[in-house]
Amino acid sequence: MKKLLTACIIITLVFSLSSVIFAEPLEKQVEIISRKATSTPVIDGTRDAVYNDQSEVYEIKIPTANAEEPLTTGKFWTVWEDGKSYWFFELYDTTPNNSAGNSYERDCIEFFIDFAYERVDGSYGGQDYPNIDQVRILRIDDGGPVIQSTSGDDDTFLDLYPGFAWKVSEMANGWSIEMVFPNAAVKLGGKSGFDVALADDKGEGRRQSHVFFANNSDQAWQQCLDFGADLTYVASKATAVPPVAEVDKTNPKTSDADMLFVILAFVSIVCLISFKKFAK
Ligand SMILES: [Ca+2]
Ligand SMILES: [Ca+2]
Ligand SMILES: [Ca+2]
Repeated sequence: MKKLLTACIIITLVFSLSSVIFAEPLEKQVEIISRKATSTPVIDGTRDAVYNDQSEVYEIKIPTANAEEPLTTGKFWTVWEDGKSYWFFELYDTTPNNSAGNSYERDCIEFFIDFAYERVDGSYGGQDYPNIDQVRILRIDDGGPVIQSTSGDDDTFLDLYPGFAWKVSEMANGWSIEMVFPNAAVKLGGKSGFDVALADDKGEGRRQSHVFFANNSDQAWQQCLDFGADLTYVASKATAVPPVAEVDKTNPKTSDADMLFVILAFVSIVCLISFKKFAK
């Protein structure tokens, strides 16, 4: 009995030790995928069928330390074509507001992308790293810019990414953004660093709810290594339903299985007759 007890203790210790040695690191990149679009989304603020067919639904819901309850959350869908990354966001915020002095405290999303997965350690602002950027898209255009970027002024950003297009729309339970982001690194087998943050001013002229998709340290605005998700571009999945053969009951035809049965029966009879003859 003593030996059994000792063996149990040793096994427990070995398992405990191995779980420490082989434990996952506390912080790791969130892996997400973008599938190739089977039809080109129209940047019009409505969610095209291709997003539903080809994208997983990803939730934006991890709060920063000072986010206030109830949290405002969002969802997004993403697909790609060669050189173009398409995104659709639904953001569940029923208090449209743009009164905060700082634009990042107004209702907005901040979209962080490291297209070529350069993983620069440090600032990625300006044009030193044209494939790494932050884009802030504001919910309400009050005559000022709806879109803001760390790559410089808004004109510079749009110069850097010719073909960038977006559409902000109001929904009954919040707002949505659809956008296409052109970049040569978007291709089959490519990989990008990514994160997104959702800010909600609920009416007090400040950012009251602040949630991220992957990394809530709130350092992505200045640190590319804090983009918490790795996005890979993969092939489309098959969505077509194979046609089902219709059975014509008015004019039944001999099926393959029936034909096989007839052949087998015929062969059996021939074998039986031959065997009987041979047996004589
Ligand atoms: Ca659309
Ligand atoms: Ca709001
Ligand atoms: Ca940059």
